[in-house]
Amino acid sequence: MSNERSTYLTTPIYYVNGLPHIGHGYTTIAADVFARWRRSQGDPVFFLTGTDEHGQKVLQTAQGRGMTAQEHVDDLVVHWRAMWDKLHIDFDRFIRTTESDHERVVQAVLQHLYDRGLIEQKDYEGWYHVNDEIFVTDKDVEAGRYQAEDLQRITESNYWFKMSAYQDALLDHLERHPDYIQPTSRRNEVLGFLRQPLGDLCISRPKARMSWGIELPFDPDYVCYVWFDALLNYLSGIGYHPDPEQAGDWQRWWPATYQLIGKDILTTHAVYWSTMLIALDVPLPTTLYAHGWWTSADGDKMSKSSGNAIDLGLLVQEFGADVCRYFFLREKSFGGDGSFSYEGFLNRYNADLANDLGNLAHRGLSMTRSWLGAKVPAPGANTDLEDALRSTAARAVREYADKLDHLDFPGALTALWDLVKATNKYVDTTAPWALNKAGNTERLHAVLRAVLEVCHLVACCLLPVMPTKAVELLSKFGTPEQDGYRCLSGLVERAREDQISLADLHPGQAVDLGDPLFPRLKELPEAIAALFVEPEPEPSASAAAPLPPQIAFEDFTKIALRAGKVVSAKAHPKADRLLVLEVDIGEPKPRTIVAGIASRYAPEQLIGLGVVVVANLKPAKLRGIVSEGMLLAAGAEQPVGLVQVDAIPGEIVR
Ligand code: ME8
Repeated sequence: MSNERSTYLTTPIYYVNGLPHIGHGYTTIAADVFARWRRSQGDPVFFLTGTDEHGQKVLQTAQGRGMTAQEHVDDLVVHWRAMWDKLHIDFDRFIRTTESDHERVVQAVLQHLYDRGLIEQKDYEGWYHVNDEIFVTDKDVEAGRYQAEDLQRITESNYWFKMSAYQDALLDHLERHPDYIQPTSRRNEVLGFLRQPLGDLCISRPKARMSWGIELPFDPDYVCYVWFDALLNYLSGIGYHPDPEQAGDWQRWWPATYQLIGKDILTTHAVYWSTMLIALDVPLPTTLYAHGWWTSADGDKMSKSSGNAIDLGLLVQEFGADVCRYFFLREKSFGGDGSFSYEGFLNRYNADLANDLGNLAHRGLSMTRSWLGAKVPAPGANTDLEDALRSTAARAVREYADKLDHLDFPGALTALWDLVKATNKYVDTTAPWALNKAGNTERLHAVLRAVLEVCHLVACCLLPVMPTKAVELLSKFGTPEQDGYRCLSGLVERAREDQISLADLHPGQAVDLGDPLFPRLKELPEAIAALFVEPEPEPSASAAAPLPPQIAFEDFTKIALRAGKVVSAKAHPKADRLLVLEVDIGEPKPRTIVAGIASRYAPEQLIGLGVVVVANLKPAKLRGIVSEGMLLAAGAEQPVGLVQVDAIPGEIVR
């Protein structure tokens, strides 16, 4: 099928200051699924991803590893590419901002804007946020938007892009293109941001302060600001150059269909990137889609710096790429946030993949093997039940296609799973085992045929989401991958006209039961369960352990110590070392405190004991139970004894 619609799809280019985690995997998987989906529909597709290799953060990480910045990025990029390989990410180009053709385009753009007076040199005196590499206004500082320790007061001469000149043009674009920024909540955020006057954008860093970047073509004492450099990858990656003589075929792809980003980098894209494009006279992308975050159970964004990132490599190793791809897209809406837990992952695997799809395929194929000599039966006379199944299938494929086109991944997969569930129900209702027993061959053939057809159809639909598992299922029907993709494009066309026939398989085609696609898992794989095992306590530290540096009294007063009374105590159900206590500290309800004191105290010894509680410690989950504080005890590694106090519960301890 040929199609005029071409698709250009981008992900952010990720900082190579660590290994990819599930957040990075999420955007990249979503982009890959969409790219495969559009390819299956006959669209020419260009899918760009890559790495952001300049700037202070990368430089600092390199220095921390005792490497030059170039050595560091060359070393880490290998791991990024390997991870995308493992996840079956089929990009058309992987761009690195240290590549010479990208650097050449960035320098040409800088010169082009400079020559037109759109970049000028100005002195700046004010606040600089070291980690985010941005200049911060006094207003933002006064409003307490940043931590004081992250800010530096600097006086510097720099080059500025006249971003302020494009505020009205950007507002006008947003007005005329309501779908430019999606979802709508993010669009409203940008409109809110643009209600205040837009400043200019500092696009240089003096080499004397930070030299890891692309040199400004008009001033060798400066390098380009990392965001200005990085954003241009979306154009340099497809052959753009401001001089048409030197440009490649970039207009074949531009404007981008979807630029996928996380909501953390909305402003840099919606404002910096958009105004850069307007200044370059390049049309804006069709849609910037800012998806939500994966968070920890307590709602914090997962990130390398907060130390709560999930090891994507381990997840892929233990569950396989396709299960991960399915989980991430099915589990939460693309625009919203969602918290990750291994239990949630296992439950989703067992419910959707093992019980629903895996079970349907296994039942259909094993009954065909047992009673029909492992051959697809010829279509027989259908009843209302098969007609109903056919319209369910047509609706499922239609909705799947429409929702995928709009990046509604959970919606698309739910639509497909409605069909899977309806077919499992159909098997229960038609009871092929009874038909076989009664020798009702005609009905048996019609029923098993319908079941096999649905399995084949679902496998075709799943090719973009689970490229290897779908191929595995198709191979049980002798269908090669390419035929599966062709079949998918035909299915969508026919579903839109309500013409799904459930008669695609050749009668007499041999089918192969093989291994179950998704064996049921009773528990988390060992390598993941091991993450939750408490480390063996180290041998007891010497009583004369060296003291950490002195702290000021005000630092000490940050710790809220309170007298408490133990109300109840019992063993932790999952860890021998831990006890679970209820401790009254004068609040309406006793606190639950999980303490590593089982080797020193039996639960019954503790009832009524006066203890000292760290009452403002952030709650933490210990082997599945949230501990709402900590007890003071002597003994660094092994508990020697609890600190005891005879006071009314709730009394301040100093
Ligand atoms: O910002 N949940 O790179 P970066 C969902 N180099 N997605 C997440 C996530 C989470 N917890 N954490 C990260 C940069 N992401 C710049 C981009 S583009 C010209 C330059 C994803 O390594 C999400 O897509 O910090 C987010 O936007 C991106 O990783 C940030 O990756």
